[in-house]
Formats: sequence, C-alpha cells, structure tokens
Amino acid sequence: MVTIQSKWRYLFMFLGIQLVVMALLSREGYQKRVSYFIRIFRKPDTTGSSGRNHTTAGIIGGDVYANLSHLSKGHSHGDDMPYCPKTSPLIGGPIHVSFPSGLTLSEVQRKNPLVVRGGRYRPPDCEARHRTAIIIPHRHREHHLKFLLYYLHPFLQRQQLNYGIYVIHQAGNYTFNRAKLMNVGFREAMREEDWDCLFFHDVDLIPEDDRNTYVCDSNPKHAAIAMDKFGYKLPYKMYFGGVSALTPLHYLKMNGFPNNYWGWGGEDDDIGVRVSLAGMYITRPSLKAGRYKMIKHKLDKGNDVNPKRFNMLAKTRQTWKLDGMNTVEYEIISRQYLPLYTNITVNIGTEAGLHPHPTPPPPAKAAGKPAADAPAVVAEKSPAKPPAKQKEGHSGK
Ligand code: UD2
Ligand code: MN
Repeated sequence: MVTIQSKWRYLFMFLGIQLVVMALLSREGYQKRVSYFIRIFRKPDTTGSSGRNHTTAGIIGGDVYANLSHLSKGHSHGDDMPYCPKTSPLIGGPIHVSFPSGLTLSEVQRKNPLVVRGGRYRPPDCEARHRTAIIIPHRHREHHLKFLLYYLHPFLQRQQLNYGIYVIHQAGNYTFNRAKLMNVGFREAMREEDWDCLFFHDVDLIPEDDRNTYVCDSNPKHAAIAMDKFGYKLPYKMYFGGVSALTPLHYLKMNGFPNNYWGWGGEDDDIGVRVSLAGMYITRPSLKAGRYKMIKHKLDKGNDVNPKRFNMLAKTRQTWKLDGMNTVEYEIISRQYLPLYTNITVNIGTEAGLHPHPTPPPPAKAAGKPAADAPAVVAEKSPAKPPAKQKEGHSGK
C-alpha cells in the first residue's frame, strides 16, 4: 500500500514538472528556452577567454555594443551639466573580439549614432572628465581600420570620454615610418583641440577588456602589455610597442618620437628609451586589463625590416634631443572629416628629406613662372576646417 502511494506521488510530481517545462517553452519561444536550459547546465567559463558573462555593468557575453543603447541623442551640452562619475558605470570586463566577414563601415556608422563628423564623441548626459585623441599610423590597412573602428568607438563611449580618432595616412609608396606619422598626428590633433591625453595606436590591435581605460597616467603609459601574439605576456621589460598613452607634456618632454626610423622595427624601443632619458618611467595597466588581440598579418610591402635599427638604438642618448618634435617636417596633403574618423594624408618625405629631388630651376626664359611639372609644394591642399568645437554639443553629422 505504502509503495503504491509513493508511486502515485512520483507520477504526479513528474507530470507537474512536465507541465511547468511546457508552460515555459510556450511562453517565450522554444529556441530561447532551450538555449536557456542548456546554458544553466553548462560549466561557467573560468578561462576568461570568450563568451564571458559580466554582471559588473550588465554586459552579457562581452558584447562590445552592450550598455550603449540607452544613450540617446538630443541632450544639450549646457554649462550646468554634471561631471561624469570618476568610474564610468557603463564599463564592464572582458570583451569578446572576433572578426566577422562582411562588416562594412556604414554598419559601424549605423551602430554608433552619437559619433559626429571627424570621429568625435562626447557623452550626451554628462561632462567628460577626460579628452583623449587616438592617433593611428596608417597605409593600406583599410580592412584592419574597419575592425578597429568597430571595436574602439563603443569601447571609448562606454568609458564616457570626450574623444576623437585621427588616422594619419602616409602618402606615396616610400618606406613606411610609423614614429614620424605619430609626430604628425600629435601636432595636427593638438592644433584642433586641447586634448589631455594621446593614445598612439597600431591599426591592428583590438583592446579586449573594458577596464583598460583610455586615459593618461602621471607618466607615459604602455597599454598593449598582454597581446595574443606574445601569449598575453609582456615580451620584455622595456617594451613600448603597439599602444601607448602620453599627455602633451610627456610628449614634448621627450621631444616626441624619432623621425628617422624608416621601415619595420626599433622605433618602439627608441621611444621607450626616450621616456627614461627624459626622466620619466613607463606605467602599465594590469595584465588582465591590458589585453589585446592583433589581427593577423604579414610584413607589409614598403615596410621592410630596418637593418640600421640596432645601430640607431645604440645612439638614442645622443640623438633624442636633436631629432623629434623639434625637427619634424611634413606637408599635409588632405584632411577629411569622415563620419568615423579624421583622415590626414601626409607627405613625410624620405630619408633624404622632404623634397629629395628638388626640380632644377626653370630655364631662364620661363623665370618667374612655375614649371608645369614642378611638384606642388603645398602646406595644405584642402583647407582645414575642424568640426565645430565640441563646446556646442552634438549637432548631428
Ligand atoms: C610591432 C609593434 C608596432 C611597431 C612595429 C615595428 C606590436 C603589436 N606592435 O608591430 O608597434 O613597433 O612592430 O615597427 O608588437 N602600418 C600600416 N601600413 C603599413 C605598415 C605599418 O598601416 O604598411 C602601421 C599599422 O598601424 C601597424 C603599425 O604600423 O599596426 C605597425 O606595423 P606592423 O603591424 O606591420 O608591425 P608589427 O605587427 O610587427
Ligand atoms: Mn601588427
């Protein structure tokens, strides 16, 4: 008798559970519920690599666009706006980074409606505490640039920064010069806005953690300390490559970056040495925060390994005051305020100077008239008209 009763009890319990499950399935759609059940039975991801769930700021699955949807246009930037909190409430933890095929710049634009002309942004509902410019040296890496913009815009917005993105594009096919492009970027960005921090940023490095805040420290900061390509470890103590952050004062104190490293390698170490020669030291975020993914690539055409780099590096102590911001020479070819960034195309010349092959003077009879084939020596082909200073607030694109 006792056995029959408990059999009935189990049968009723079983039927009851089935009813609850069916009710849940029918309420919000079968697929959603199934994935929900699968998720609760799966072990939580403890490696911190992909698909991480962070409750700190409500970021689910580390989606880089999480937490931005409630920000809306239409707030006015009056004088009475409160400062943003010291730590942004929108910041989460790790971000899941992948490179979906078929992504377009207009898709990136659509996903970032509050970014205005020239790739500028200010938080719509509070006064930013920091003004950060991102300087990206660039040539023939449009594919990488698209992914960087896709990840960087929402990442910076979540940090409640007033920011601008500058792409410094080297004109022509002469050997690439990353550090000189940074000097150009520094001068041109500072001409437009009183930035209090500049991030010098390789085009192919994607930050993987929200806690890597793009603000400056009291000393030059090396941000890209844990990259996938180096097994998420710092490769060596003085390493300063990839992404670094300096205030204008830091930058000028070390006379900027060297102008004479043509081709791949050495310039990052030279910059690291300059930091200490100028009496400063390198700060770094935690290994957890300073994680980056590098988009895989080969050495570019026009950026061969610089064979002189070791000899040059041995002389940084003698050269840093003689070469840098105080000697940089270049010509702006164009300046475009694009929806997602400001593009500055620049002629930085060659190792032999800005105009290595000066045109011979025109024949006597044509004196006074410029020769038809003389290279155009223009400081600026398209006149610079920076976007309205951001005090006025978002005015749309
Ligand atoms: C390493 C450093 C980099 C720099 C370089 C040596 C890392 C993650 N980065 O990068 O900071 O010190 O060594 O010069 O370790 N670029 C172009 N077009 C070109 C060539 C270069 O846009 O044709 C730009 C682009 O922003 C790129 C950067 O220069 O990210 C560095 O060049 P790289 O990516 O070819 O060199 P890589 O990855 O060895
Ligand atoms: Mn690279």
